[in-house]
Amino acid sequence: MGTALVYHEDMTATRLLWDDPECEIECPERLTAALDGLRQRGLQQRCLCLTACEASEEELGMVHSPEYVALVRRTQTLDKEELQALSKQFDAVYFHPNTFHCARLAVGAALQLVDAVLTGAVHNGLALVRPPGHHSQKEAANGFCVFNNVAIAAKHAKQKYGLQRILIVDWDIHHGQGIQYIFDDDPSVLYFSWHRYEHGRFWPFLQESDAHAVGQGQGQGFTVNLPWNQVGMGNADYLAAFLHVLLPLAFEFDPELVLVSAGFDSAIGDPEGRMRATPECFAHLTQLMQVLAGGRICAVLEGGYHLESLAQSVCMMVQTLLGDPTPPLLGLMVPCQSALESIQSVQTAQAPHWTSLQQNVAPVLGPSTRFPEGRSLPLLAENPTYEAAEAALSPLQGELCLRPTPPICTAVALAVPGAALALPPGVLLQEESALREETEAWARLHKSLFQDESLVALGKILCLLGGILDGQVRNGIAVTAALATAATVEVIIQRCLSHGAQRLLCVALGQLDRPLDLADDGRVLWLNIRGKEAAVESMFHISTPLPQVRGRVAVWRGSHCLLVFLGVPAHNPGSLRFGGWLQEPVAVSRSEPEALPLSPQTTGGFLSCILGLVLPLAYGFQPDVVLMALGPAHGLQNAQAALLASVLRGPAGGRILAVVEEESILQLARTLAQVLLGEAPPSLGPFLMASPEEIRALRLLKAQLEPRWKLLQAAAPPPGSCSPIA
Ligand code: Q9C
Ligand code: ZN
Repeated sequence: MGTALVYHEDMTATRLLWDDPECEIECPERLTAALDGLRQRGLQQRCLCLTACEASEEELGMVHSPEYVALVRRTQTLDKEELQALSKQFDAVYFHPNTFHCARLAVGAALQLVDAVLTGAVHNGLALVRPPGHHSQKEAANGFCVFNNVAIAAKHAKQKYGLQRILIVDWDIHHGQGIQYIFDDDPSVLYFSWHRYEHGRFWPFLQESDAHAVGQGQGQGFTVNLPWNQVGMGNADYLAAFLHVLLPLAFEFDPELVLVSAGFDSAIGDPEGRMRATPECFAHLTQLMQVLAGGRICAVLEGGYHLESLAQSVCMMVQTLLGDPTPPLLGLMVPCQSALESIQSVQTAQAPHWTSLQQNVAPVLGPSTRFPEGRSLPLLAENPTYEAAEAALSPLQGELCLRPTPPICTAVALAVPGAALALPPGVLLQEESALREETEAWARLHKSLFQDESLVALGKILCLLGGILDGQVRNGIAVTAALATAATVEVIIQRCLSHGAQRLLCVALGQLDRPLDLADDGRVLWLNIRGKEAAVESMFHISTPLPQVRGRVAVWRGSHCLLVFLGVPAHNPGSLRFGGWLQEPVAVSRSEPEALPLSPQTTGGFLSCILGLVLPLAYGFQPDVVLMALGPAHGLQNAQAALLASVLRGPAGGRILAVVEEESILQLARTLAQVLLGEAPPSLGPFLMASPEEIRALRLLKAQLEPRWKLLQAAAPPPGSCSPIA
């Protein structure tokens, strides 16, 4: 099992034979640059390399008319003048005597990739192809595209494997109108595309590229267009689009396969897209998609015309498909106003078709929580010179090569030596311990909470943590002795801070109190997702909270530190003493009768919490280490814990330590180890809509947090309702 790379060098054999500034960017070097990049970074060598074969005419016929196929076949024998004349009949297309061969190889590569993934030969893969496909239509070549590689692949997956739900994610910067037309009335294919649109002033200048086009007939809601109305969109904008639009829909759709129209003209430096997302962004987008469809992802190259940017972005994607940690995302994590407006327009258009979006529309905003607008876009030079982009790419290039991947992938420190755990192969059992003196010194800070076995466990956990902080180990699982979890979490936090971690994100689930002496210097983001005691029923509080805090979503914010309680502590009123740590209670909801009631039975509520709250906070905070602690009564099902661990690998470049208690360990440790190794988490089960209480509570919480954490913004405020900070 692994990652397939499908290619044939013949696909470099088509090229423009005459002068045409519009078409010259679609050149053979695109493929060689991408492949050289993969080879230089040792990524190609780690893939299962498959040589593409031509698709049959029958396979082309799943999408294209026989007449059109015959027309393309005849181009093999045309001379240059005839080719040029024929090309003129289409928009932004050139033919070459090798076009028919290359285009059949491109389709064939996509089909082989689908076969490799759906037969289980590999988990995922990338087909590096030319010509691209997503603009091509039943009877027309368009926008450098001859046959619609991805559309044919989707038809193939339906016909040969009987798939009923296929998601196509088109992150190329152009609208894949060809794919949209082919599946317009087909509810078995969910087509998502973002694209440079500029209110219709950008190629291909179509009304149906706008957000209001949602599909026809039975297919309504299965076409999702996110038009970008300005150039310069960056990492935060793309991330917001995934968290607030694509992923909620995708989880609700529950695809069996994800096809990616992987165009990299949406990356920085590209002359067509003029966007600003850096190559690492594609690692994160890939990782976020890996929680879908059991990780079955087939990516097929579309556009991408800046050779260096293309090569780096392709490497980032393949590296992530292989399971490597994602490099941290740099840059201000604040979506721009125009992006927020686009996101809102697609939410509004799609809300009638998707319950997962209904809760995000029209956020509840009190008068005190008007948020300032998102950042405004930095202006790009009118005359496109790419020096700025080159400058942004070159330091990255250095980092890409220099950043070492830790030698050990996942390590597990067990509380009890030799406890029988069925861990997946590739996991290191942490036997080494920190020095006894050091371990005892840490234990003393916690007044004999650590004794005997738990002291032994602590020694191992400290050693594991040291490995993660030093870059020897990517990630790990620490198994604590019963009742030692809270104290262990405290030691881990202090050890991280004393080791020079700049920012530590703690996601604490269940009954874990914030350490009372946690510093208030912006270095720790403590996110407590708290359940009531009946752990299996609920991981968040719904009922029987303490009288004095009943009905409140409690949020306190220090100057930098943020503390969030989802629900309220049931048994420990002392945990509401905040000492001098927190400065101001910024927002305590007023009249709401319930605490934050998220129950694990509604996957919708859980997903809204993860996608709408936890990840925007986590990516906004940009931690260098993530601690995910499952405390007593955390109430998470294994699949939920796995999903959370899987996505929390993203924000800190893969440096995550999961802490679990001994008794909840058996199946959980194996599942967590699998996702930390890079496997897809198990399915959450059928999608159930979040309850109205969950929706209301999350909305309120988000509205209160939005002024500080801009990635939470799921929608732009209606025009006129927002004013800049006074
Ligand atoms: N300056 C793909 O990326 N030219 N096709 C647009 C706007 C056509 C792009 C001109 C671009 C086609 C697969
Ligand atoms: Zn494109």
